[in-house]
Amino acid sequence: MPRALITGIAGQDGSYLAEFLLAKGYEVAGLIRRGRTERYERIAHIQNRLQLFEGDVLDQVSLTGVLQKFQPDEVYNLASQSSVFRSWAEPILTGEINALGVSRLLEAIRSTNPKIKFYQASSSEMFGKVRESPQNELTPFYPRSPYGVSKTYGHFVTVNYRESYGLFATSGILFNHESPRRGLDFVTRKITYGAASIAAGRTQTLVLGNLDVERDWGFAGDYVEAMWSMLQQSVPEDFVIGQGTAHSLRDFLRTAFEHLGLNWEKFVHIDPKFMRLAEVEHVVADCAKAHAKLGWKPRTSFCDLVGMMVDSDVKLLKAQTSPK
Ligand code: GDR
Repeated sequence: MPRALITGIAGQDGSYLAEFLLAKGYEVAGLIRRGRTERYERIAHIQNRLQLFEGDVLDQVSLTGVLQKFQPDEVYNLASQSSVFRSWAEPILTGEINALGVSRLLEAIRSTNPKIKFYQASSSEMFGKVRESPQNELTPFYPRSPYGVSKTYGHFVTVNYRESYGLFATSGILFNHESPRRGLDFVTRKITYGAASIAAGRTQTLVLGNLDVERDWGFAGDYVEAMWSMLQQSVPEDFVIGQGTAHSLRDFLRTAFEHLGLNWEKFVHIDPKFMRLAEVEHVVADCAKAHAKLGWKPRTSFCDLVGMMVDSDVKLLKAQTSPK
C-alpha cells in the first residue's frame, strides 16, 4: 500500500485529496496542528480511515518526527495561510507558514528520506499583475500580496531542492478552485451562501469589495487528481492547473443568483473595507502542458460548479432551520 502524508488535510483541498487517495488504495496520514479546538468537519466522514499526527509546518522537529513515524512515499504540502486578504494583516505569519514552512518540510524530507515524492501547492497568485495572458509554466511572476510573495518563495525553493539535491519535488500552480467545502471568507462561497440566505429570507443584502476582477474558477475535487498525477510522472516537473477560461465576478454573481431565480443587482452592496491594497485583476490558465503530459482535464464546468455550491448552501440552510 503506498503511503501519503497530507499537510493541511482538514482544509478544502486536503479533504478531497484524502478521499481520492483512499479510493486509490493509499494509506493516508494528515498533519494537524496541536491544541486546535475546531472540529474537522471536512474529514469527519473519513476520519476513522486516516492517521492524524500532531505537528506544524512552523516546527521543524515535528515534521522530521512525523516523517520518521509514518514513513510516507508521497508528501502533499497543502498547509497554508490561504487568505490573500488576510495576508496584509498577517504578513510575517503568512511568510512563516507559506514560505519557510516549505523549506522546513523539504529539509525534513532531505534529512529523513530523500526518495519521498513532494508536491507543493503553488498558486496563480504568483502571476499577480500578469506579464502575459494566458499564464503558463514559463510566465514570469509578479505577486501582488504578501500571500503571493510567500507562495513564490515556496515555488522556487521547491524547484531549488529538485535542482540542488535531486529530490522528486514538484510545484502545482493551481488557479482558483472552489467547492461546497470552501471557507465562507472566499468570494465564491460568500456569494453562494449569501444568495441562498437571501432566497431563504434570512438576509436582504450581500456586501462585497471589488467586482472588477476576473478569475479562472474550477472545482477543487477535479484539481486534486492533477496533484496526484504530477507525482506519478517519471520526472518531477511543474504544472499550471486551471480551467482555461476566465469569468468576471459579475458572471459568478449572475450565475449564482439566477440559479435561485434572483437578480443579483438588487441585493449586492459594495463596501471598500473588502477591497485589497493591491489587486490581481485578471488571471487565466494555459493548461496545455497538463493536458499533454498528465492527460488531465477538468470535468466540472463553471456553471455546474456554481450550481453545485448554491444547491449545497440551500440544503445547509434548510438543515439549520429544520427541527432536529
Ligand atoms: P483569491 O480568492 O484572492 O483569488 O485567492 P478570493 O475568493 O478571496 O478573492 C477573489 C477575488 O474576489 C474579489 N472580492 C472579494 N474577495 C473576498 N474574499 N471577499 C469579498 O467580499 C470580495 N469582493 C470582491 C477579491 O478582491 C479577489 O479579486 C484564492 C485563494 O484560495 C488562494 O489561497 C489561492 O492561492 C488562489 O485563490 C488561487
